[in-house]
Amino acid sequence: KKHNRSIESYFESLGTGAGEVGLSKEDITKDFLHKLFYHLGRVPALTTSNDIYTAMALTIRDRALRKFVRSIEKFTQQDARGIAYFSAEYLPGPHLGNNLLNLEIVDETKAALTELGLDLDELLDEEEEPGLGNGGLGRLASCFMDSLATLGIPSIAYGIRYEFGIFKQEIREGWQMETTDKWLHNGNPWEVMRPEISYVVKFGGRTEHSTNGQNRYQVDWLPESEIKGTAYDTPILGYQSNGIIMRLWKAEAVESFDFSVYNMGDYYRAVEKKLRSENITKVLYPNDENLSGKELRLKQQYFFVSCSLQDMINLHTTQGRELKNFHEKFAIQLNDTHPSIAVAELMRLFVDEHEMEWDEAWDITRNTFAYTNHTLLPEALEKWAVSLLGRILPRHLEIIYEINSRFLEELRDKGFSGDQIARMSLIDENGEPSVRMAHLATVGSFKVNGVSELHSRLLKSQVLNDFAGLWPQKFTNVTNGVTHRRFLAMSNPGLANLISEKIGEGWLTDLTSFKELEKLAENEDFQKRWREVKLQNKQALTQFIKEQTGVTVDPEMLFDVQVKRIHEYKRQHLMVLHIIDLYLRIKDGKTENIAASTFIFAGKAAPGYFLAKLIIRLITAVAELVNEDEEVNRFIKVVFLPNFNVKQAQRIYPAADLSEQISMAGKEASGTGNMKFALNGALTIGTLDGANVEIREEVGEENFFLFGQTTEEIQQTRNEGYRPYQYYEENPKLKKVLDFLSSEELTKGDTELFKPLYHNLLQQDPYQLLKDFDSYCSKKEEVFKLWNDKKEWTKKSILNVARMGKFSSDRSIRDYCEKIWNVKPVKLKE
Ligand code: F58
Repeated sequence: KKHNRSIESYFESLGTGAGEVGLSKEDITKDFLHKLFYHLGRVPALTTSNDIYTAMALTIRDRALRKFVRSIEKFTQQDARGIAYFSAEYLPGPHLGNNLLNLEIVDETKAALTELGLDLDELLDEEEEPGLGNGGLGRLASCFMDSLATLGIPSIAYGIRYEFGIFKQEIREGWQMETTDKWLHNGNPWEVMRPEISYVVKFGGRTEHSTNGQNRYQVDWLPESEIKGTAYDTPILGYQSNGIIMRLWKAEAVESFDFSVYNMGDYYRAVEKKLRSENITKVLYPNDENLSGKELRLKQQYFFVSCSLQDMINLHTTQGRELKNFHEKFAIQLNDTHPSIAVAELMRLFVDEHEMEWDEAWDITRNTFAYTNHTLLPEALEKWAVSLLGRILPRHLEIIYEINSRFLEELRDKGFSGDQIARMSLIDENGEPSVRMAHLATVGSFKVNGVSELHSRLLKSQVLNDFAGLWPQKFTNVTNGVTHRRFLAMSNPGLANLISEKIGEGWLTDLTSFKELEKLAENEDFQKRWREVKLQNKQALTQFIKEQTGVTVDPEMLFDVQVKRIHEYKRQHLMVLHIIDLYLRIKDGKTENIAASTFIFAGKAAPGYFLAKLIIRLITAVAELVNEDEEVNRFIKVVFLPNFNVKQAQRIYPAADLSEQISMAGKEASGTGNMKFALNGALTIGTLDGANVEIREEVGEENFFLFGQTTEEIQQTRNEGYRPYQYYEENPKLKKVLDFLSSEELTKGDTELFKPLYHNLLQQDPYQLLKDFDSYCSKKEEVFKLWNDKKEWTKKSILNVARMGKFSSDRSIRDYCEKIWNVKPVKLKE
């Protein structure tokens, strides 16, 4: 049945305006109590804090869904091209606070709760965040959702509803321990389950080729098993405007029980099959760079991609549209290669299931997809063994071979050499034959982008060099951005209010208006208030550090922070080497020129990444040594905050003075933490890597602590035959620091403990820490000096914030609209 009436008209006909979910304090109170009593069935005497949180979340979700439903109406009227964002990971962070901000009802909600004797901050604390991602890539996807919604781009975010997200990190005896993240244990009030939106996904088996009655070549896939994917929708709000949906798929057995087995009386075997199907969306793989070709991971990728494409085709055709227009109505953005099997799946759906001719199907497919690359690290480039892919997705392997043979033919026609053709092939024949997913994504897309100027340039000159030669127009850059609403307006209200007081609130939808703050950079009164806000934020973090780690720190100290996944290329251990140097200096009585500092680390290591875990162990060992030594802890303290996630990040960025962005140049595709820190007034010490380059360009080189080799210099060092041992031998300070790694003092007698790191640095040092060490240390001297000049420091801090306009994800999304998707915003004004 068709329903063509507007949503408002349904309620109008009731004559009551019942469609309104009001935004006043009274409306919120009424709805909240309603949810508490009639949705949750609670009597006041027995309510738990989770009930209260849930009732409020449901109250706000109603308002979010209203926005979403209105946006859909608007989008449908405009008949605009929609964007489907395909990402295996999302890190939305807590929803409640952000939704209140976007609905502009923070004060009303606070007042409603206060009247009931409840506290909003306690409620916000109650929320368990969805940890459905590893790090930057997942968080970027969520920042983009915020901006897509705010800008009014018709869009939908597809992904996987992992039952267990990224593991919880605990520190026991200095080591990282992982425990399961049971984020759904209290239920999830933000999502709406859609039992009627479900699709069947096939796995394994074989294909049958035949010619059917009309002489059409037909391929049938006879799978070994089938799994059902069900949609779970979470509304994502934009600021003052639209709402979009994040649609995550959960795997279930097609039938809850295998009745044939059940009838035979084997109840347990029947249930087992159900459990096996649900395995697919059980858990997120916690590796942040190194992909190890796990079968279940391939199944996850295919599962969510197939559900999403079937859903899109369904949306398209139920609106009476023809598949030949698919690419005009949709663009699909592939967030890295994780969803790139979609290229083969869309071809399969078109050709096998909708009887489209290959050439037409290929044309549409190639005009539908766009691919974002997030890494140049060779170990992170996805490859699937042909044998594995053929076993799980036999039809897709055939399709990939067909795409490849046509593509290689084209190359031959264009006169490419045998070497070049081998390099560009979708199949890597060196060693065990495997499918290069980045090549599949590149061949199957109309645009390919990197995530910062430097990264996009290196992508063209290294990993996809041959492709850039073939299709120069296909390659472009979109520098990452972050949502300044979550990462400033919401998480740093002190600074946000101070800024709004001076320049108004326009910045919430136009971060470039921060430029106006430049004129206040040297204003004494403004500087003073700027410092007061920072100090308050540091006091709050001090309290949190105490609760989490038991360590007392002094908020007057310089807060020097590195928070991100733990990885050798990010060089957390370079920061540690410098801390050890400071320790040794203090022990030597040479305390002049040291600014009292608290060094704060947080981040998870992949559970199987031994050296990363050892780096955490090193940080905790140094922390223990330093914090307990009365002689030393007046000058420096070291903290490792366990279980870094979005919620914790929101506490950390506002309190940081110095942001550490010290990866080896050429390795960090962009970084986004770098932007969040600077946005909150931290100065950056960093290399010319990823988006650091552009941050420095924007804020001015005099307001950025640059050190280390450039990508070119690193290459040169390598070409000349880098011998880290030489630096150890020739630099007495460095030697002392490195030898300290096996000292009794640091290791409490277990002198072998850090040997793997020590040997790694002396023998290979793949990320050239020893080479960059001196340059880093001398930059730190400059940091200390500037820290003592409060006015100069504050001025630079203000200028950093004032010049962050470029790094809003609103700008990134506008770039995607213009450079890639060719769509225009449809803003909902009420
Ligand atoms: C990150 N990648 C980049 N990958 O490292 C970072 O420089 C960039 O700013 C960010 O993407 C956003 O563009 C990243 O976070 C992952 O977490 C993958 C998860 C799945 C396995 C492979 C790594």
